[in-house]
Amino acid sequence: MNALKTALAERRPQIGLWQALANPYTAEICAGAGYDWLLFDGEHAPNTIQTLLAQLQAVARHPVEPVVRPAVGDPVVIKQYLDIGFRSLLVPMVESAAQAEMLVAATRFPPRGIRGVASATSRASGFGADGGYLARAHEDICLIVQIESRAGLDAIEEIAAVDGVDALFIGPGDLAGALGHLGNPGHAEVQDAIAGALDRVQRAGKAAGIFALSPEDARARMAAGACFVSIGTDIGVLMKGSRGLLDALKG
Ligand code: 3PY
Repeated sequence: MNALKTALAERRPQIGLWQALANPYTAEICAGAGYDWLLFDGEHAPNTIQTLLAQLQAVARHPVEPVVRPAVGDPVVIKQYLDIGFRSLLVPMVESAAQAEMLVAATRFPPRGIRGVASATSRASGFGADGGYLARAHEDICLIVQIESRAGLDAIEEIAAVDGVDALFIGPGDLAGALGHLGNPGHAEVQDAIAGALDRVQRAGKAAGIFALSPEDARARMAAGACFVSIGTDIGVLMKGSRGLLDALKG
């Protein structure tokens, strides 16, 4: 059972941390911290299928849901990520219902979709040992799509209406760039657009998520109903901790 999928359907807040170090050791440490989910970034971090697999294996003993972000919503890459054992996906830059429908199909075996069938070679099926996997794999897929462009904003309702999309996630960084405020997601126009988008996602009947800019931002977004919320990155934690230690000594 995918606890993240269930929690999002019930609109229970799920707190996550971005993983961009592409490292199983740090992923294991972050998994032990008690987050609900960790995002393994294949878009902006130096990840390969092998590094993603190593991180997936490293966090396996912790009750955390690993979510993977492909660089692009490509059915071939999605198939590979699902085969190694990811069940939850965050797909960047989704801008239409047709694109969302294609992504849903990419995550489902026929006749529900177009996912290619691997059995004995797939970690997801216990290398073929799990005889029921093909029939029930779709039940555990959690598909979250990112809204981070003007076209995406315009299409929120039609994307939210796609069966098989579990949540819509706002990417403040890209959205800021798209709205003419590159590098300034805190700009009032971007913040207004984010608030409006989160509201519209919920009115459209889907769980809303966001990459929060700070713990205060996360608290405010959750108070406004967002339930898939990331509160930082492994890189940020390391930078803050390592600098703080030195500063503490130097006064
Ligand atoms: C964004 O802020 O644009 C994201 O995709 C989250 O990192």
